[in-house]
Amino acid sequence: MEPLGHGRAAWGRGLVSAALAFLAALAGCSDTGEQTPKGTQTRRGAGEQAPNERVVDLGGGVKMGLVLIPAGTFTMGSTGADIKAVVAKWPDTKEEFLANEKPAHKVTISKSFHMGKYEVTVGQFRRFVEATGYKTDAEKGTLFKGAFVVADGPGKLAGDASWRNPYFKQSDEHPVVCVSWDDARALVDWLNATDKAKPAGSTYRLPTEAEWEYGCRAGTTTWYQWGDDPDKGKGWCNAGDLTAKKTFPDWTVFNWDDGYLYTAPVGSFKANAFGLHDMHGNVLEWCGDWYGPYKEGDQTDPTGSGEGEFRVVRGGSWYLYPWNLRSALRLGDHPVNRYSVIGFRVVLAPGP
Ligand SMILES: [Ca+2]
Ligand SMILES: [Ca+2]
Repeated sequence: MEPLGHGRAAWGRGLVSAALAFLAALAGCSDTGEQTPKGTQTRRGAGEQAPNERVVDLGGGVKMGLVLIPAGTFTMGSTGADIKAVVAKWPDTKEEFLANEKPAHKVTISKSFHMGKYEVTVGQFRRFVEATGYKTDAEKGTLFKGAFVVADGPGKLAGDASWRNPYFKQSDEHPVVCVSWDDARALVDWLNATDKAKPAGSTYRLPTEAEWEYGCRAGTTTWYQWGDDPDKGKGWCNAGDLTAKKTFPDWTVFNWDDGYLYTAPVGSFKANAFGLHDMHGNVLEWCGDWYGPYKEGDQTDPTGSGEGEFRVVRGGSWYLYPWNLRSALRLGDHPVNRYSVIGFRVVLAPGP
């Protein structure tokens, strides 16, 4: 399998090369600045319940909102012409990095499902840890101790990094980071045991890659929810932006200012037509599927590759390249890896 499309910073094959790619991506970055979170919001998802929203009580005053996503059909992925246009816009990337988005293919999501309105927050993850005593891979030292972070300039593996200490300030309203795919699955298992009111026959799990892109596009066919023009994304997401550029001058960023260097409190930016926030940017999101090439032809409820080395990661983040925030962009990483740029959201869907 070829590099996974992170531009010059292809996340690479396997743990070691992924780590090296991450470090290489950040080589030469200068000092980090003070993060200036603007979010002083109260706990979102607890107060403003939309008509199509299901709010789950996690105990301890912590809640999680999920919105109902209707069944439907959409075009997943990119055409060759789309990819040529992206490369023409940003010569830093290459067609070969984006070729995994082909072929564009019709996908039907046959049943409605609920999807996390926001990325899972630090507060929600804390509630899970307090209820179960769970220790994350970063804390246990699965394969290595700590997590990959962007700290004091160059990215590095920090042995004391974890969701509690991602090397930037976060409140309970920020998306949890430095969690592996396995950590995300552990929270999902806990939700299944905790939500006694969930509909019979439905299950919490990570979104399939198809559900994720369907949820992200929310009926759009363009690069982003706001269209194809990257310059029009202000107000839609927290991305690598002009705020980040002040600290990381060699980053390729969007030509607007979202006010956040690292993560933003979830829901700080516009919802898409399905009522989902932060599908573009803030943190990358683990999906349930093994990463693999797309199959040709129309598909219904695809679940990705039957086996693999990496799990799918979607949506781009506060970190680096604007093209990585496109709805179609595909990345993957080893399921025990953890980074300060990757979090997740959950779905509640019919079936096992
Ligand atoms: Ca930003
Ligand atoms: Ca996100």
